[in-house]
Amino acid sequence: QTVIHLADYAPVPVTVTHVDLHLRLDPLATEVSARLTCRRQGPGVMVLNGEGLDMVSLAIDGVPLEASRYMLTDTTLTLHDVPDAFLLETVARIAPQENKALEGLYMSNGMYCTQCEAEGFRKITWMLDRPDVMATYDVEIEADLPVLLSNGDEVAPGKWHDPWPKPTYLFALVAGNLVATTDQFTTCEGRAVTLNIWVRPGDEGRTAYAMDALKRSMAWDETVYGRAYDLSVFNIVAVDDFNMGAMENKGLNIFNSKYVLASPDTATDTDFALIEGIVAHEYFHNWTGNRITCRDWFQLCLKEGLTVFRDQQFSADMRSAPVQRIGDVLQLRARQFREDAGPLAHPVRPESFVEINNFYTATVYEKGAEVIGMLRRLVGDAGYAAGCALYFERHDGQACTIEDWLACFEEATGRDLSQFKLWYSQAGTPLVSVTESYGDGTYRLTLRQTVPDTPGQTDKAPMVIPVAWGLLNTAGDEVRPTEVLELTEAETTLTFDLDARPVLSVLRGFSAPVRLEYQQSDTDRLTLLAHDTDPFNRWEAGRALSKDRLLRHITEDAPFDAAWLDALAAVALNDGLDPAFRALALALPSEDDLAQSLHDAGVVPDPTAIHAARKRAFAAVADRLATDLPRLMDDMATPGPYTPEASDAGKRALRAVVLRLLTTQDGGGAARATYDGADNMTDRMAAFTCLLEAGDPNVADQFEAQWSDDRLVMDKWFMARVAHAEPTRAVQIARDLTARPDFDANNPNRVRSVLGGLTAGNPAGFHNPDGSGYEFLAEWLLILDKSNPQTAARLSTAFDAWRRYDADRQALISAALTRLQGQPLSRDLSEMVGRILG
Ligand code: HT7
Ligand code: ZN
Repeated sequence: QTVIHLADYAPVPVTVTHVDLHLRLDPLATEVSARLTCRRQGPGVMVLNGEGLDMVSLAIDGVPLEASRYMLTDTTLTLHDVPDAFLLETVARIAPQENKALEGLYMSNGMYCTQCEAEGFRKITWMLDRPDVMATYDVEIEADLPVLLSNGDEVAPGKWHDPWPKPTYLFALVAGNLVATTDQFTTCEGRAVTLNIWVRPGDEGRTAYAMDALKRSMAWDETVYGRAYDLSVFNIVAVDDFNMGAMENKGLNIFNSKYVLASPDTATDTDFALIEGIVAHEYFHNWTGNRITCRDWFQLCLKEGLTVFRDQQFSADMRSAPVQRIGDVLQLRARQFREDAGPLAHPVRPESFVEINNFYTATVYEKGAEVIGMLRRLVGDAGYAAGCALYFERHDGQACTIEDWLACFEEATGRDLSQFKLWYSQAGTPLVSVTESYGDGTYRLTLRQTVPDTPGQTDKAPMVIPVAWGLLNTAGDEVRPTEVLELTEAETTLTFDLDARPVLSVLRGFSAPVRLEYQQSDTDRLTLLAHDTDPFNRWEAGRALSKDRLLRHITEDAPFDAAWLDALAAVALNDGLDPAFRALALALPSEDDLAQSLHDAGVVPDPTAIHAARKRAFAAVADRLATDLPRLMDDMATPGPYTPEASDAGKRALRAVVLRLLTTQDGGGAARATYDGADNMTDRMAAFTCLLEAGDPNVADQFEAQWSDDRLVMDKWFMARVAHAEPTRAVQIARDLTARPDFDANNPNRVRSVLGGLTAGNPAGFHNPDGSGYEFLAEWLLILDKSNPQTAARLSTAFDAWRRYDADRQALISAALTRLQGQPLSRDLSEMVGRILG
C-alpha cells in the first residue's frame, strides 16, 4: 500500500491550462478524445493519471508519439522530453455500463453521469488529476439522447464552455432522457441565471422544494457572504445510483435523488430539511471549494469544514437556530466523537492517507465546521466577516491551504492563530474538566483540559478552547450573562465575589467540540432545564439528567425517580416552548451514546441491556405523562394541507415522540389510527415504526403494497424493517431482505438502508452475542468491495467501536475483520480494515 504524505507535496513540473474534450458516448465503448494545453512551470517529467483506459491514440502537437517518448502503466502515462508549451492529444476508450464503482463515467437507469471527486477523472481520460491543476474546459458530447449537459454555459447543443478555471474533480457530464423544472434568478450583480432541476420523467412533481431551497441559498450567500453566482445557468441533476449525498461540480451539481425529490406524500420532514441543507451546501461550494479550491486533498477541510459551517448557518437562519444547533451537536457527538474516540481518529487535516475517499469523514466535515465556528467566536463577527472578505478577494481562482485561510484572519484581525492551528493537526476530542467551589462570598471556577492519545499521536499540547459560560442564581435568574473564556493553558481558574452560590451554565451553545467532565448536581441541572437563558444548555441539562438515569438503570432495574420524570413532563407540557425543542428534550440518549458513555466510565457496555433500559425509561416517561398524551397529540395537530415549514415540522416531531410513548401504553392503537389517517409521509413513518415495534402483523405488507413502485419510499421501508425489528430477529430480517429481487446491491441507497438499518439503527441486533450481525456485515463488505469499494469502506466503519465491547464480542469482530483481511481487498477497504484492527 502506498502511503501519501502531506509533507511530500510538490507542484507539477508541467501544468494543463485548458482542456478540450470530445466524448462519443456508448455503454461499452465510449470514446474520449482529449486535447490538453500544456505548459512547463518547472523541471521534471510529466506524469498523467489514467486508470482502466484503453489507449486508441496519443500525439503531441499533431504528431503521433513514438513508443520511446512515453511509458504507459495501469495508472499512469509518463511523457519524456516534452516541449515548454504543447498540445497533448489522446483518445481513450471506456465502458461506462460496466462501471459499478460509481466513480468516473458510469450509467444509472440508462443515463450517463460522472463522479470525479476525488480521483474519478482519471477513469475518463489521462490528465493531471489533482486539485492544484486548474484549467478552463470546452466539452462536446455526442450521443443519441435528448439532454446533454456539462459544466459552464451551453454554447451550442451538446457543446459546453466553462470559463472558470477548475480542477478535474469538478468536471461533470450528464446525458440522458431527462426532464427539467426551470426557474430564474437574477443575481445582485444583475446576472440572469436559468435554474434547472433535471429528473427522470415522472419525478418532475417532486422538485419544487429543492428549487425553492436553491433560490433561498443563492439569495442568502449574496446577503450574508457577499457571494454571487457567476454563470448564466445552474443545473442540478438527480441520480438514483450515487455514492454520497451530492456533488458540487461547477454549474452542474449532481445529487443523489434522495436529496432532491420530495413531496409531502413521499418525503418526511427530515428529508425536506436535509434537501434544504444539502442543496445549500452544494451551492455554497461554488465559492468555498470551486472559485477557491484546495491545493491538495490534505486540505479537504478547507472547503468541506467551511461549507458545512455555512450550510449550518443557513439552516439556522431558515429555521429555529437553537433547534438547528442541538441537531448539529447531536450529529457531531454521534458520528465525530465516536470516530475521534476510536481507531479511525485523525486530525481535521490528516497528514497521510492511502485512499483519500476514506477521509470524507465526520472529522473533516463536522469537526472542520466546529473549528470555523470557534474561529468566528474568537475573532468576533466583524473579524470573521473581514477575514472571509480578504480570503475571497486574495485567493479567488487559486488552490489554497489552511495556512492561506488562517493568514487572512491573522491579517484582518491582528490576532495570532498559531495555537488555534492545533485544531487542524491534533486529533481526539479534548476533555475539559470543570470544578467549582463557593465559600466566604467567593466563587472559584477551575477548567482543566487534556487531549487524549489517538493513533500515532501522544503528548499533545493544550488547545485554544473558547468556553462560553454564564451564571444563574438558585432561583433561576441570570446573574452573569454569557462571557467567553479562552482556555489556552492546561488549567485556568476564575474567581468572583458573589453573595450566594451560583448555578453554572458552561459551554453555552456548545462553544467548542469538547467533552465536559463535570459532576453537576441534579438540583442545578433541574434549575438549568427550567430556566437557563441559553437554549442549548437548557436542552443539555435535560439530556444530562436523562443520561444519568439511563446509565444507572442499565445495571439496576429500579423505578425511575419522580424529580426527573416531573422535569421532563414539565418541558413536554410547556406550551411556551417550541414543540421541536420539546421533542428533542423528550428524546432519550441513543443506545450508541450510552454505550460510549459507559465505556468512557470504564464499564463494558452490554447492547442488549442498554436497549432494555432505554425501553423501560421510555415506558416510565409514558406512565408519567399518561393522562396528558392524548391531549398533546391533539394540541400538536397541524390542520390544513401539509407544509414542510419548521413550525409545522416541530409539531409533527413532538407528535411522533408522543405517539411512541402512547404505543408503550396502548400496544399500537393510536399508532394504527395515525397510520390509517396519515396524509403525509412524516406521520405515516412515525406510525409505521411504532407499529413495527409493537409487532403489528400486517403493517409491513400494507406499507409495501402501497409503495412498492416508489424506490425512495421503499428505501425507508427496508431500513425501518431492520432498525425497528426486535433485536434477536434483526439479522435474519436483514438477511431475508437482501435476498429479495428488489434488493439491488448496485444501488448504494438500498444497500445502506439494510446494512445501516442494522449497524446504526439496531445496535442491539447488530451486536447479537452470537456474532451473526458481524458475520452478515463482513459477508456483505466482501461482496460490495468487488463492485463498489467506496461504499464498502464506508460501511466498514460500523466495526470501529469494537474495542468497547466484552471479550467474546471483541473476539468475534476481530475474527470477522481478520478473515476479511485474508481476502483480496480494494485499497479502500483494506486501508479501513487495517486501521480498525489497529
Ligand atoms: N464534495 C463532495 C464529496 C464527495 C462525493 C460526492 C458524491 C460521490 C462521491 C464523492 N466523493 C467525495 C460532496 C460534498 O461534500 O459536497
Ligand atoms: Zn461539501
